[in-house]
Amino acid sequence: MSNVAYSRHDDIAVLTIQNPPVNALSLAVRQGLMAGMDQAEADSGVRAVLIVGEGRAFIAGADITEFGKTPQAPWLPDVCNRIEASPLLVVGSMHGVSLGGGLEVALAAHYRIAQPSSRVGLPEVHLGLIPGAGATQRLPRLIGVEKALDAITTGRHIKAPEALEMGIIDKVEEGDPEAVGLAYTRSLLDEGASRRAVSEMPSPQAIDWHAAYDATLKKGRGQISPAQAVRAVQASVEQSFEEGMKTERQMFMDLMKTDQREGMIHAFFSERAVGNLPELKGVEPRALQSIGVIGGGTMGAGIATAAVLAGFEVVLIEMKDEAAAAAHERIAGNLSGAVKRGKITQQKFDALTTVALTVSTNYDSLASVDLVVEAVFEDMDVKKDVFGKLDAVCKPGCVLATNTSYLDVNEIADSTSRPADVIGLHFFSPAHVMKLLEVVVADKTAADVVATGFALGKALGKTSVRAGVCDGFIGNRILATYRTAADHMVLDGATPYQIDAALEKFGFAMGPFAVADLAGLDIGWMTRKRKAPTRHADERVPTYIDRLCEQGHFGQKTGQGYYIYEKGKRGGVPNPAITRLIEEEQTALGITPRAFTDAEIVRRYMSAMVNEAAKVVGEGIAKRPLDVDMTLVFGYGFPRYWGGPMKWADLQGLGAVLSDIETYAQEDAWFWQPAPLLTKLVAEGRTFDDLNKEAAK
Ligand code: T1G
Repeated sequence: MSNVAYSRHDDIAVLTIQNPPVNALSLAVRQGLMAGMDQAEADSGVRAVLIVGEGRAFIAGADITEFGKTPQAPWLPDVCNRIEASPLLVVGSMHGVSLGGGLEVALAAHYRIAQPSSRVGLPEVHLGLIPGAGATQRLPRLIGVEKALDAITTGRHIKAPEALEMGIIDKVEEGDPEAVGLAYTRSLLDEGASRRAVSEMPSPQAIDWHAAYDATLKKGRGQISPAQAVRAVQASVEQSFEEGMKTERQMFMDLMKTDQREGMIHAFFSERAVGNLPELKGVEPRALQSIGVIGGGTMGAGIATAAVLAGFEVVLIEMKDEAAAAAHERIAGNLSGAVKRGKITQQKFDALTTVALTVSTNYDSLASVDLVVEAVFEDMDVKKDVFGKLDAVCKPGCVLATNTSYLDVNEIADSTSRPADVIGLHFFSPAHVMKLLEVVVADKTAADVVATGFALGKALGKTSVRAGVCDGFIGNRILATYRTAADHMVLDGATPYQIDAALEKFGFAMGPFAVADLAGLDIGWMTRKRKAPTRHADERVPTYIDRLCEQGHFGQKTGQGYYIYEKGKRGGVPNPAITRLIEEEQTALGITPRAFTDAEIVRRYMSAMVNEAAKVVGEGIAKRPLDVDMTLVFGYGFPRYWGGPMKWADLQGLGAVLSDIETYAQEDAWFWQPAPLLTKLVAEGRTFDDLNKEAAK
């Protein structure tokens, strides 16, 4: 089965790729394209070849499931060169997506036509790679170096009208891809259009390659493939096409062997697997059309914004008229941002803020909503009061959700007459921007309510992760641990600034102390006060930052925290007060500060993260290691090119990670108690990914 059908329309041969769901360029498809070209050229009277995709896409790219395995000929660059070298006129008719190798096949054609709604792109950098079938050599020849580098190093999807303007495609026309392709091919033949091999076009103009490389490397925050792509494009200028193809191939194969490629492929498949839960197989979600939101502060307004943008009717409840008006303003402000970014039109804005959104102070307005999510003050009594009212007014079957970030969802559920309808939906602020949604499943939550939580997440464009009930669920529980590891290093001699810099170099967008300033130091301060009564005697709890909070300094929102922030300036400068407070605490504790290397900082920080994550998986709070990976990547700025903390640990070797933890435990046995799951996997010679594979069976 070649997955490529051959048909003939007068003097035009048509190769139709049939490899659902997205026509990935599997071995069979590559073989089919080679055979199809041979057949067309041997088929007397054929003057042109049209390549189209069946189903919802032209071609989504190389078959990612083949990555990491021994590549099998025919290799995609050879297929592309074969297509381009044909003496026949070759046309690609694109619809849906033409990505990676899919666009490369189209670039090997002599002319390209596309549907108005179609998109093209070279997302290989999102997989830790560079285009490996000629795009780094052909695209610069077709559209110039600058535009080619923009497409290749960002991996962005380019809509057909822009692709036409850039010169990537030659024509945009609505219609059946085969029909418009045939008509376009016919017109080219009738006008005597010549073969137009992109590889035979002149080499593009050079740019300042070192500046482009350095800028791309900096922007990639440690990711290497975008910067490598600059070097591959440089070869399209400095080498012949044939030599340039060899250079691209070598770089591509080198990147294929990197941890970053493995991490990013892991992220690609995990992002899709995270919503596939055995417990949801065959479970229908409840109907969702109208959503209630309780509380119109930052979180509630963000949730309401996300919901109206996703097409839901929204009823937001506030306590008083002025708070209701302020909530409406907040939502309108969020939506005007969407207008400014071109996400919605002004008319859409008007409809969303008048028809889709109702703001009220009367709980009776919630009588017909399908799901309510509360985002009120993080206090159990306040939550129980809200749920009591919801229990009384919401219709039977309405899902009652809490946005709490750490309170016991079981306790909230048991305070109602319908615990099976209660679930946690933990959004991350700003809720209309952050991708992560923790779907927190309480002991009595009904399966279809869990399915409804995931259905809502999908409708809102979220990456939803199933979490069990514990303090902090998955993300905040793990965050508390690795933040503590950072605090311990501060007490022992590493400055907050060295730690932030080391972790930014590792790939985080921001280090933990800059993040704390952004989120607000008062949050951590409240958490430490909340946990103080149940704290273990052996716990090392730094207090220097509490001294700063007692003076009313909470980070960016007050202008002073770990850093000092000047109005109108991005970022902050180290706060001398912090250094003094740390020294005072070190003196009081009799600590002689020591030096830390960046490598040790990263190792300790990551070991604490992995150890707590292994406890979270071992206790069933997260069903699989990949759930933790997606939580940290989508909610906590974990560098995607590592695939997540569990993938990072697998790449380091779990034995090495456990050995580090056991070494650190000699200084602080309480904090560094090895996770039983980690110890077990090391003893059995298994990896976290083995657990993901077992769960998928
Ligand atoms: N290979 C194999 N399977 C793929 C695939 C691919 N390229 N793309 C998607 N799938 C599967 C996916 O795993 C899922 O499977 C199903 O198709 C539907 O996908 C040489 C080396 C195309 C925009 O990076 O961006 O070409 O879970 O759920 O939301 O230079 O998939 O159903 O079993 O995502 O509508 C470059 C990756 C490869 C594109 C569709 N191409 N895919 O999104 O559906 S590298 C990519 C996507 C390359 C060359 C290089 C999206 C999509 P399952 P889905 P969707």
